[in-house]
Amino acid sequence: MPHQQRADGTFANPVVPGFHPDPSICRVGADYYLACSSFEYFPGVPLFHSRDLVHWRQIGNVLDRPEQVRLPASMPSSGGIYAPTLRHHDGRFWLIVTNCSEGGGNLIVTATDPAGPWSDPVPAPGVPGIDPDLAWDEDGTCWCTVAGVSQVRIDPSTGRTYGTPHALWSGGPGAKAPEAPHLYRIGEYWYLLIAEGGTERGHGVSIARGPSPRGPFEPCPANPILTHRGTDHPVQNTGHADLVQAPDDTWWMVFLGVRPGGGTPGWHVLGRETFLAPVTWKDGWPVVGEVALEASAPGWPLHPGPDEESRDDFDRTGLRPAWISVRDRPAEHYSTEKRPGWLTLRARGGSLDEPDVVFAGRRQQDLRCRARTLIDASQGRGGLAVRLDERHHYEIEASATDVRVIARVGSLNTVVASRPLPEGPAVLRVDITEPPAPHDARTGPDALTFGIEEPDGAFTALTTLDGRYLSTEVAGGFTGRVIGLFAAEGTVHFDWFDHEPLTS
Ligand code: 6LW
Repeated sequence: MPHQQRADGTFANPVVPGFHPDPSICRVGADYYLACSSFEYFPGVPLFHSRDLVHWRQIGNVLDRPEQVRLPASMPSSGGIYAPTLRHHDGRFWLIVTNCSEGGGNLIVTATDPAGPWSDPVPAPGVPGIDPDLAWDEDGTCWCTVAGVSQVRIDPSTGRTYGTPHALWSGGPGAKAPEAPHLYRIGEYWYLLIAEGGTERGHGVSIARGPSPRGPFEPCPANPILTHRGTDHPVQNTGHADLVQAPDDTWWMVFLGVRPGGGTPGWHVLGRETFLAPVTWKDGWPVVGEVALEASAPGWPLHPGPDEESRDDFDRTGLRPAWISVRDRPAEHYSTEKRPGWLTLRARGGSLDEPDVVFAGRRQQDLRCRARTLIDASQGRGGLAVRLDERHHYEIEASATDVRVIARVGSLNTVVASRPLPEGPAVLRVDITEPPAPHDARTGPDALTFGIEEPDGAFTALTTLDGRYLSTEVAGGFTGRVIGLFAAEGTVHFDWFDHEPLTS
């Protein structure tokens, strides 16, 4: 039994907090690896390593070279890189993923070390849909199964497909969006795991089994084997799962879920996160155990997050893997060398309203947290932003003379507060906390207070904004909040960035 499992079967969740959806997992010896979707962000497909399934460390991003992935500026937020499958076969890691932007399509990359480098992508134009899975049968034939659910034979080293796609089991009658298929040989059966019901509150996981990877598949009588639809469980939208067997033969499921906050209908702000649940087997069918939140796992160290570093002094070349930018990150606009020990961002025309904004951020991972940065905006304009997408963001922005807070919500774009910049270095700060009372059906999920720390360390709040407008329920799409640094004009330097969880 892995050490993190308590006697009552609970442990800290989410295991990969923040916008880390569509998890796919594989194990090699004592090591687990996990990959997630990344949509419009670059680098793409964050890759994590763990020894205990609970503590994950980001070791890289699969698509971290511009030649591997093109995310055009015309692409809307929540386009781009969807739903990878990560597998280890024949001494190599294989990852198949869909680039949903124009000119994209399915692509396959391989690596011997999952920390990278990953190969250049091999296009797989014959794969008939999104959410592709790769599974090899006993004679080495590889099957690619996609949302819908259908399947085609593929040579993953060339991307070439053979024959016409063959329809498989598509989930329960009437359920929408059969997707996220994964195919496994377990014991005497082939199992086809899928998500159904859509990636919102109706999401769920179902399974079928059959004698061969091509079926025919018989559904599990207990389907859906995981769903929180219609419950008041604090974790909602549970679905899009993958299975893994531990070295001690226990089984585990990773899946996405959200943590809505506030009154009704509930707003989730961190995007879809990765959760873990134990799996047992009964009559040849998997039974998913309790989905426990960290609050129900006292005694366990709180997860340190995918990147243990809560502070970045920008004193190494390049940015650590947790940092993401919108669509690309050209060296002439992002530099840790121009002014050593600082991150220098050079604007290229756009503010946060534009798809080509110069922005480097980290996924918000704690529901309550503080983020700060020391900025030098004497040669430009930029600051600290909380971004959901280009139409939904709040930011505190400094120029050579003043500091202001801007709120963009849909087509509304307002300067909410401003004041002169204090003398000396300016520390911009956002505190994300409990919403103010009263707490009733209309209360939002959280409150964002933007302000500056004066040179003597005192905090001056400029404004507090309702967090619901930076939620997926308001903005739509598949992503979550990203907190980061941006340049809207000229050149802006950042000495450090830090973030910490807040307990209230
Ligand atoms: C993904 C689909 C899904 O392709 O959402 O939750 C889509 N599941 O499987 C985007 O992540």
